[in-house]
Amino acid sequence: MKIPYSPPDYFFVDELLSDEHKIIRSAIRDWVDRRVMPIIDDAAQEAKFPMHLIREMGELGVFGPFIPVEYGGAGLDQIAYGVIMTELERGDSGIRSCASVQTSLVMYPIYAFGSEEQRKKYLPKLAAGEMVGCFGLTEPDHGSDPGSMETRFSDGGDHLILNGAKMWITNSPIADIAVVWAKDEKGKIRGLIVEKGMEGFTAPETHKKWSLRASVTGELVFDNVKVPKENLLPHISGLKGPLKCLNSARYGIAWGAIGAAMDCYDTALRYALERKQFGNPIASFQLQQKKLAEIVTEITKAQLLAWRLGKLRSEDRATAAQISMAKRNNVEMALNVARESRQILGAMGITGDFPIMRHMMNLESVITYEGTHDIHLLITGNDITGIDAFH
Ligand code: TGC
Ligand code: FAD
Repeated sequence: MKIPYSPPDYFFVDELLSDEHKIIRSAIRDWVDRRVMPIIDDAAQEAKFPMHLIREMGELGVFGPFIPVEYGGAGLDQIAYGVIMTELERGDSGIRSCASVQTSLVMYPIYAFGSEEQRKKYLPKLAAGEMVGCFGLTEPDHGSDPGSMETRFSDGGDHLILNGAKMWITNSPIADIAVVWAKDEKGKIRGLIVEKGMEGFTAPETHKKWSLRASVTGELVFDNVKVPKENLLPHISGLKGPLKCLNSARYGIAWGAIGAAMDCYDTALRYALERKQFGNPIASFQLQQKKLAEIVTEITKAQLLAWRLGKLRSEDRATAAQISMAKRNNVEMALNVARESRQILGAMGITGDFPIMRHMMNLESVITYEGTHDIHLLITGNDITGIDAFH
């Protein structure tokens, strides 16, 4: 019989969650057990995103959980969003990525910066998983420094004309819409909703990834695309627009990474208790106990950081720099946990029979996207010294 997943809760962090949070967590965990775990290793090995899960994720309510009910969301709080991200990333970072992008990078900007018509047109379908969205900020020559973007639009009379290219875009080849950040004729950054099928718009897939293999990544190419003026997000301009979306997505990652770490720990602890060498379980050796004890300590610290950040976000008090610190710490924690856990499994750790190597490879993307590990450190440095070390 398969032993159920048993994540650590060393400091009784569960007691900080409401009954509603626990019900949500249990529903997502059950779905991940039934629908993700049995197929995810094959999907990653074959580099195929499990498309059939998108509608199910919509039904499950993981797209836009904090978006108000009238627009198809669930009107839940920020802790609930975090709990959902943890459970999804226990399955795979690619599954969490899909929900992060749809929620924080597509639904959030349409809800926060869009017109009432845009909200009504797109949000319910995105929430239901009937429509897939992507977020275009990064360009081939501008990653950490998105303010230097070259993608531009001009006024073409009754429409806008968009030119440029975006790269490394999660879900772009399968997306029905893209929230694209581009400069207007005065050089101001604005958000546009570009729809699949618009003439001159293509979204080729990026191949040969060793990371996030169960997630689709691609480009967005705009060659004189005519975008209706009503597709411009009316209520935001400047780099703070996309960065506000990133605050929400980075917050979700701070929670999500804990799920990947917990899955690695749970796998490593079971293995260490069962696997015998020199006549004893390897869990009885001090070196392996050191690894396991340090892992559970780091997971516990990350849980408390995420929970406190969630409380601050629920009170609208979390700063962008606090979010950066939590994203940076928790993703590094998860990557280290994956590396240590992999060692506990010896050679078995490199196979697809266990999830650890897949998590480890995924986390190499997670530590890079939504702002690299270095960039988040510089954000903290800037916040505490008042000195910008980016430029
Ligand atoms: P800077 O001059 O500092 O700021 C420009 C304006 O933005 C405001 N701002 C923020 N507003 C809200 N939230 C934040 N986090 C903000 N950070 C800055 C700032 O106050 C200013 O406002 P205003 O009114 O004065 O104009 O900008 P900078 O050009 O110096 O760059 C700053 C820097 C480096 C921190 C920023 O650009 C950055 O974070 N770079 C990293 C880029 C990044 O994270 N890209 C992510 C792409 S999307 C992605 O990876 C999706 S992965 C999807 C998946 O999960 O699969
Ligand atoms: P660069 O900015 O070229 O950085 C290269 C190195 O230089 C890094 O180590 C960086 O930390 C360092 N560096 C840069 N500037 C400084 C500095 N001032 N000081 C010190 N060091 C510095 N983007 C989107 O817009 N939408 C998406 O959906 C999306 N999905 C992604 C999915 C995947 C799988 C991946 C891998 C990336 C995705 N990205 C997406 C892009 C991601 O956000 C960028 O890769 C990231 O912001 C870094 O940009 P870059 O790769 O161009 O690296």
